[in-house]
Amino acid sequence: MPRGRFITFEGPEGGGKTTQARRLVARLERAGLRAVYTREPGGTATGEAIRGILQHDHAQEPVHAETEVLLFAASRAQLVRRVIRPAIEEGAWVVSDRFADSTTVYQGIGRGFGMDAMIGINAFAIGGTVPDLTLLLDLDVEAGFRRLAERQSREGTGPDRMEREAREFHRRVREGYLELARREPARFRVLDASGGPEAVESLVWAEVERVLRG
Ligand code: T5A
Repeated sequence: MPRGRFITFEGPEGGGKTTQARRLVARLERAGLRAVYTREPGGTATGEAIRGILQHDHAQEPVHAETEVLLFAASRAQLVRRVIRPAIEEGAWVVSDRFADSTTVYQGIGRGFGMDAMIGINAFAIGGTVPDLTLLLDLDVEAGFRRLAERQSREGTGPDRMEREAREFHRRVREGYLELARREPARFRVLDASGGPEAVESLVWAEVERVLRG
């Protein structure tokens, strides 16, 4: 059986990662491929429990920055072994809504631990399961937060723990992603996420088709 592929979506808040990851899974299935959607943090029972702590303050105590790094890594280690690797080995295309680069950037740059230190922790967690393609949905920070505000007012919800960080934190995150994409041009594609969902989907599909043909 031919090996599947592993595609990740990354980027700052509100860039449309979830929307595009779901659309890509549907499109791959229409192309006759088996496709699996997953997200971080989460995607397994252990990971979803960790997500509750990280996103929604389920432990009801402040999460230290060092703890945060290790919880994201723990969620990822579980996801790789329970979901991503088995699916790829069975020939599926795995589409992940965030992956290791989120830690490299949010904790490495946003929290200030340094990208290289986070790359080391990620290497332990993922053990060689590196994406074939990473689509960076790049969007101005204010534009992303406007989208989130619209969603929150529609759904009657509020910002989660990371969204409550200062705009300066999120601006550093955006710059960190662009820096990472410059470091790894073979894996990353930077896509302009400011257009509507259909326009962004076309950009995504153009990149994925290249992998399909390759
Ligand atoms: N994190 C995560 C770390 O700090 N370290 C890590 O290692 C990891 C894995 C995850 C948080 O955790 C942090 C990063 C995050 O802060 P999350 O809830 O999963 O939290 O948040 P995000 O991944 O950032 O997802 P968001 O929901 O905030 O944004 P998305 O997925 O980029 O956007 P999406 O698709 O949900 O769309 C947001 C809104 O915009 C609309 C959608 O309908 C929706 O209402 N929209 C568009 N509107 C106009 N034009 C478009 N093209 C649109 N696309 C979507």
